[in-house]
Amino acid sequence: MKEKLSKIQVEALEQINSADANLDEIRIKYLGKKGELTAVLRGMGALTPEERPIVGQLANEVREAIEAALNAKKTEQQAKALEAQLKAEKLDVTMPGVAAPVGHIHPLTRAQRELEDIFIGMGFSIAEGPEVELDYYNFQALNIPENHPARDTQDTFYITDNILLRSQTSPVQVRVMEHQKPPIRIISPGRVYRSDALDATHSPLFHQLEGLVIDKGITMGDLKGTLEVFAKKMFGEGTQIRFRPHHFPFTEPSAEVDVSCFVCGGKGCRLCKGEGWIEILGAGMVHPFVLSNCGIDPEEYSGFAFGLGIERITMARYGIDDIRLFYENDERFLEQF
Ligand code: 2NM
Repeated sequence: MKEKLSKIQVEALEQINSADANLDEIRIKYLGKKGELTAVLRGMGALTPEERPIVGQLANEVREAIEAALNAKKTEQQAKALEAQLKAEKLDVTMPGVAAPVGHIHPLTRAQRELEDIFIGMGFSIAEGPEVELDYYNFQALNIPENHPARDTQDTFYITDNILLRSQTSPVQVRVMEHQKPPIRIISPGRVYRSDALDATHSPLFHQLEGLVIDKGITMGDLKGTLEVFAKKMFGEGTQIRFRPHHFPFTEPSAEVDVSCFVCGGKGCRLCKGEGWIEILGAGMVHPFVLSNCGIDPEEYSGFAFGLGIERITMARYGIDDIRLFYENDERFLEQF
């Protein structure tokens, strides 16, 4: 029996030594209820009372030796597995990361903010209003009655006979004049709509910024000075402005305003088409009819107004030749600004 026990021990230790994943099988084979060591212990009844404790002790030693070997092997296997895992999951925290792409402000939004900053710097406040307007605010109050030819050039989208998408931001200014006593010094930037087919220079939706100043004693000189400061801030200190007579129903007198070409300085180039000047604004002294429509006495107050297209200015500035690029959101275009 002693030999049997030693044989079990030698065999078990050998198997444990060369074991892979089968440690549990080995444990069951030797130490389990139906295992080899258990079988030997069961046979102890046949021994003499003197032999029993000796064989019993030996059996315990064999069990302990096998258990110790099993545990040691298990610990060794776990350490190896951990090492392999650490090796496989190795992460070099000093490696450069993958940069997340960062977006940026759309060129039109940037131009709008820049324009706002310039006028805020001159004491203007920003006024906003609805894009869905009443015919009254978009046309009638601005001295554009039904059947006026300006309704053709500013043909817009009608929701009903007297509700429409605003074709300019002037209705915002009418609303301000109705509710606020002069002095008034506001700009109204925002979306406007015209029933134009989309092409390189027209879009049914575009952006405008209009300005309005009303106070006692406001003159055309104030308009010129304001627009000159604006033009220099926007296009460079060397920029000059030029007024050409024009007609708008809501201003009298009215003018179209050009800035000296900021590419060639006035000599004539591709951007200004050899003119030396670029048209960027419409402006004038607010028509007395418009003032009285809004409850402001034209005998007591006068004012000037102007309007510009944000797309037009941005296109001139960057030499963009197709307005559609602003709305297509092709990253190859947007990335350049
Ligand atoms: C322009 C050109 C000239 C304008 C007039 C008004 C108002 F409400 F005071 F009558 N707001 N904006 C105006 C004047 C707009 O855009 C080319």
